[in-house]
Amino acid sequence: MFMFSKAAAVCPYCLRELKLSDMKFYCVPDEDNRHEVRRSFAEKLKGRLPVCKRRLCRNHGLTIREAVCKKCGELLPPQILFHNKFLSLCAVGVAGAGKSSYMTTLIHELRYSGLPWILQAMDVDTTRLAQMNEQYVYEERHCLRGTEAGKSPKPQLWTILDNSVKGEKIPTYALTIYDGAGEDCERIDYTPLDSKISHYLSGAKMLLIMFDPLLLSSVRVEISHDTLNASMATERQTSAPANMVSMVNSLANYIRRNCNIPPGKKINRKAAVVITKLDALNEMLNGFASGATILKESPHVQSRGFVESDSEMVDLEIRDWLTRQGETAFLGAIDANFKDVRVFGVSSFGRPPDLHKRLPKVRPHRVLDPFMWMLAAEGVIPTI
Ligand SMILES: Nc1nc2c(ncn2[C@@H]2O[C@H](COP(=O)(O)OP(=O)(O)OP(=O)(O)O)[C@@H](O)[C@H]2O)c(=O)[nH]1
Ligand SMILES: [Mg+2]
Ligand SMILES: [Zn+2]
Ligand SMILES: [Zn+2]
Repeated sequence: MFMFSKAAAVCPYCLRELKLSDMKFYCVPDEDNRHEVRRSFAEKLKGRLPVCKRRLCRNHGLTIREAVCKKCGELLPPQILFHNKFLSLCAVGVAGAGKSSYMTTLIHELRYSGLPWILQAMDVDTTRLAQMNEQYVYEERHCLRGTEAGKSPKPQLWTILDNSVKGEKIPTYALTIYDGAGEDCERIDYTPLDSKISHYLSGAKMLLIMFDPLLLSSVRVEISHDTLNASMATERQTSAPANMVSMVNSLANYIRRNCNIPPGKKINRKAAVVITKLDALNEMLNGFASGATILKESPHVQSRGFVESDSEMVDLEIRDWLTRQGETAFLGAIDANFKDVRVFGVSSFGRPPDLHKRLPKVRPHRVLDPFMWMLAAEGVIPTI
């Protein structure tokens, strides 16, 4: 039966600490019926989820399947309580930066790249979204549609079973992924945000600040129209380069306000700056040198750990590249606001889509790197 894990559980919606006593439990015998189930004295004592005690209920004697966070009222998968670690990622970036494509290939890689982990969705919505995106990108080979703005996206809730640890008890990690609409990130400073989005932004363990290099004018003059058109979300992204500097500053101000951090103090949160769509930069004469580390296969998965020297090299190469593009203000804004920053470069698809937004065989490049950085910091994998 379930045992209470030591790490404090976190509600994936309000991001407050969550205990069994902070939840209301429901038995759901069929779609139209649900009734509250209170914990018995013995269940409280043993720290267990309650079972249905209603005599005539078809679920009589079965462990409840639904819970609600008393603090925010959101529906939760009850098993969220029983994890050894709680990991959360929040992607931010302008519309069309490549956030959802990245998350889709990240999940795929976590499942199929030979890592000793098993990924399980915690709720139906996560299963549904993952299946839909997987089919769209990997089977139909089509780019995703933009994420709907103005409403808070449901976070994806995953359980990772860590099979690398021998023994009877397999450690489990709860992974929450927030992937909102770029439009909402762009107006973060002057539109009152949905309270849920604001919780995600201010509470996630790691922020993924997605930077679309194709918005830089120095890049646009060197890349063919075809690649450019295929690699931009045409319905949303304008050719005017969005000002990433002001977005970073607004984001930082926003987090400070929400978390009561004084203006002069750096935000104590992991910030992975992720340059997306690296494949499109291959056409650039002024791009990365042919022997650059960033263009090589990622070594982390094979090494079964986070290879610090590789990551530092990639960080340096991209910073150098951004400096050559005249983007020192962006790097300055990130470094001034966040305490723990690392720069990454990824290509979710491996090659640009064609003009009809159809994808070639998807071969992601280095998409796991930022994730492995977080895992290393959390002590899930070693740093080597
Ligand atoms: N060349 C190339 N293009 C990419 C890649 N990833 C995304 N794109 C392009 O960028 C477009 C937008 O990608 P999304 O993942 O939907 O972007 P998003 O950040 O989720 O956008 P919003 O949901 O609107 O905020 C896609 O339609 C592709 O055309 C990549 O790895 N390489
Ligand atoms: Mg999206
Ligand atoms: Zn809650
Ligand atoms: Zn019942």
